[in-house]
Amino acid sequence: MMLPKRYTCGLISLCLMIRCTGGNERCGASIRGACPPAWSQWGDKCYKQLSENLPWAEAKQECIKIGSVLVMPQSQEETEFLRENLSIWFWIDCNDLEGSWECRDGTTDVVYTDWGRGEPNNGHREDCAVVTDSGVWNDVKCEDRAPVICKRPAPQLQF
Ligand SMILES: [Ca+2]
Ligand SMILES: [Ca+2]
Repeated sequence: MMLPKRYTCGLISLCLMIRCTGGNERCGASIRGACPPAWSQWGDKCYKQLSENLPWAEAKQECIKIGSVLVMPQSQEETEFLRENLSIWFWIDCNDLEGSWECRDGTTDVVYTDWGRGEPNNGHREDCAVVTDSGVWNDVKCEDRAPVICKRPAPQLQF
């Protein structure tokens, strides 16, 4: 039986309240929820691969349309999770369209980099970055089509 969300939250809050009055120091913390159906969970993040390969700018737009952002891995562990569970290669939110490389996870600047040997080389006026099938980054033409992974935070239940 599926309970309406309102009641489910109510029940969870009630349980927490009971625990709180029992002297639990962790009262008031948020609880990490599960990702929506069809999204894969890694820590407090949810990921989904779109059904078709797209140019970079379209990839960004399509992720925004479904309430998420183009993925921008911040560690080798996150990259490996994505390559093992979603796609071996994919666009990342990283470009030098304005002259210098900018990598962003949503609105947060990302300092982690994992360029392949000799990359980024701006080989054919390449301004957008992918995680390649060997796992390191390469700059490629933004018009190229690559797999798209969108990211959103896992829902947080606040109390
Ligand atoms: Ca470039
Ligand atoms: Ca390149």
